[in-house]
Amino acid sequence: LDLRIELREAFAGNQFELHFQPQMALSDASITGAEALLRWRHPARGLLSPAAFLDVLLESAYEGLLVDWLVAAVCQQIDGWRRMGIRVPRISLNLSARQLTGAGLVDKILRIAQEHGIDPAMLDVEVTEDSLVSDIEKAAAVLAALNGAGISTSLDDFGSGYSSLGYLVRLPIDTLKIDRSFVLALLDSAKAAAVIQGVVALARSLGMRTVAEGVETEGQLAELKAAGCDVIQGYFISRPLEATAFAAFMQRM
Ligand code: G
Ligand code: G
Ligand code: MN
Ligand code: NA
Repeated sequence: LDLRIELREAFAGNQFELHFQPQMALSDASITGAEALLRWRHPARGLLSPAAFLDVLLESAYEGLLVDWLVAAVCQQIDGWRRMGIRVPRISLNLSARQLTGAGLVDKILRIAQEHGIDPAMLDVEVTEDSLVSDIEKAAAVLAALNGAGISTSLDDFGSGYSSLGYLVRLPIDTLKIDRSFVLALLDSAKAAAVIQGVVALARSLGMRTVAEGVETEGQLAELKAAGCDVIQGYFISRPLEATAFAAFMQRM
């Protein structure tokens, strides 16, 4: 069984799909957007999460092709929902550092967005801090170019890894995504609440918005609201949803 051969079939046979996890503003409970999460509907093994294949995919020749597929799939989906009368403010997509710094990323995204009639401001690019460490100057330049093109940027899993404050200051980032581990700790630790308050204050002083990940309970929501966090994402709002289920979710909201 060679995963790389199967990956070729996955692209050729259109076996990848996106699931969407809603994000909700704590100020007015409005849906501010969703994160697009990759899934592989494998003909024999069923629905696979990124953990089962993403490392191999990102080390393969398909790393670049995935970016094209991903951006087109997101834009096509936004357009499809729009035709149904469903307005989704913004969709975040995840890129690895090499995908971010690959040749012509910004022009590619703009071209695909234009092909689908999508305003670039409806797109957000998420990257993890750890992934940026190897070439921080290049990453910062691409993030700045994205911002210049009207595409917003998010730093994913903040607090889970390297988290150098020096990098935070140097990166043109609009949104800080507070790692699930901090949110989980809120359940049993007063110190966790202090940490969240500090992270939110830091983000705010740097002009960044905060999104807390992995919110599963009303208690966590209340703590995050008290800390001044802007947006939450997690099972308390919704699991990641297939496109049709996401449309139904938006129609209920
Ligand atoms: O969907 P799930 O929560 O299992 O996602 C696991 C991880 O895979 C997440 O941390 C997310 O950042 C990453 N991921 C999901 N979709 C994509 C994608 O389309 N491209 C990249 N590079 N990473 C993704
Ligand atoms: O980009 P990132 O790797 O953070 O992707 C989010 C991952 O976390 C996805 O795999 C998603 O299924 C998962 N997830 C999303 N919300 C929750 C949650 O509330 N609790 C837990 N345990 N996992 C979540
Ligand atoms: Mn993410
Ligand atoms: Na994350």
